[in-house]
Amino acid sequence: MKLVYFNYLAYAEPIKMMMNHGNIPYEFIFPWDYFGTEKWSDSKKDVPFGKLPILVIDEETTLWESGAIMRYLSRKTNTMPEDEILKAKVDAVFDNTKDFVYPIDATFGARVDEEFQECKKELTSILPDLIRPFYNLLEENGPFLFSDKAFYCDFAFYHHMKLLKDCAGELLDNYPKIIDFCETFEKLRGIDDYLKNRPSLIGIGKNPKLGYEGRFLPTGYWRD
Ligand SMILES: N[C@@H](CCC(=O)N[C@@H](CS)C(=O)NCC(=O)O)C(=O)O
Repeated sequence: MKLVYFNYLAYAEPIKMMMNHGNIPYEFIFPWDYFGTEKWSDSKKDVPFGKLPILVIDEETTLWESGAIMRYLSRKTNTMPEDEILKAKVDAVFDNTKDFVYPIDATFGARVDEEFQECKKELTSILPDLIRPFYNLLEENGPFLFSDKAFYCDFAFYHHMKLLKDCAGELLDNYPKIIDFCETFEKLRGIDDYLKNRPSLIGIGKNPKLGYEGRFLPTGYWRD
């Protein structure tokens, strides 16, 4: 399988973590390499519904929408509950995690200079309301959101909390259960290895780049 996504730590991260957790072989590929076009606008029309990530299963089958991809993989990784009501709640909470994408992933992965400062200020002010319902679940059900077992929504929640912890850890000072959640999540099979080997984010707020020592690439939709 091929996972195609831009150079951001965002929608594709929970998918990558889940594939590593489930030991599912995949190749991560940037859209310019996958499509071989000059600009994103030249490829967008060939992508179902015009957004990334996509998961290319084989020559005939491509999945789109991160939630649908996560649910497809969750059936292979035993991270979808069997109970119909619990399943619906896990779906709902996965959808709720998308509220973190712009305030967290875009702020630290894409915004620069004054805009970065404004977005971080805004994040600081909205964070308590964004986090509260997740925190209530951790208090009721912990260590994961719904039980002592991680479901697919936990992968998305972890991704955002890990990014927040790494980029502005002080914002989590009043949320010890999130730190416990992250530590427990990191003990799941494949996660520690994934984290050690994934690209690092540098230049936050100034010139964000993702990569490895000696080869960092500016975050963004396209190569330049
Ligand atoms: N609902 C989609 C949202 C994906 C999304 O917004 N992707 C952005 C990148 S982070 C994108 O493809 N933007 C390119 C465009 O809209 O042309 C999902 O969850 O997969």
